[in-house]
Amino acid sequence: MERGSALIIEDVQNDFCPGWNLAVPDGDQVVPVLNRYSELFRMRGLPVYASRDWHPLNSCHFKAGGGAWPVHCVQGTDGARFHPGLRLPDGILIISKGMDPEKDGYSSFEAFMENGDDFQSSLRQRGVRHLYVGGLATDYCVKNTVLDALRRGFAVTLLIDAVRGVDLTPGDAETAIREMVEAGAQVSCLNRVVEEGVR
Ligand code: VGL
Ligand code: ZN
Repeated sequence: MERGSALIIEDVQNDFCPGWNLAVPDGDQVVPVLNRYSELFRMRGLPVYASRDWHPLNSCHFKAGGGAWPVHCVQGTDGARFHPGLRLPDGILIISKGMDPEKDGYSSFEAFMENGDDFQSSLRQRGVRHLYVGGLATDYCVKNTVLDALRRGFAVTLLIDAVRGVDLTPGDAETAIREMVEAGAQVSCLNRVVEEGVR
């Protein structure tokens, strides 16, 4: 990673973990790996963002509203909390998305900071040009965020050991990874990111 890099942890919330409303298979297994990544970025003084899916109870995103999903990550509920094992380092930048009841809002480029700034403005303010992306789920939030970032001219590294997919249809996560790579994403893992150091 170089100056201008940032880590974005996508939606590591209870409802996406085993036993909760929209469980991603092995979703909780990203937690210890992401803790290592965030420590690494924090030690190097690089920004760490955590996004959260943050829906109103009535949304076109949910089955009752015509969407694909069981109710999950409703604002203020336990299911919407970050996984209790996820360490949020000092200075963590939290962004929220999915608040518009008429949109799925998968991408973090549709997310806002607490002060109302959108994600891209926040990245620009911090001089971020390269995003390292991990979290849940590979085939939705991660994919949409990565593709949006590439379209907007950011370099993107997909942290392959820190993502898991919903796989609503088996193979969706693999297909999503292929799409991200074809669109220009690099793929890396913890050992390699550690060895890269800061260039
Ligand atoms: C997500 C399904 C529904 C995600 C959000 O964050 O990947 N997936 N809502
Ligand atoms: Zn959602």
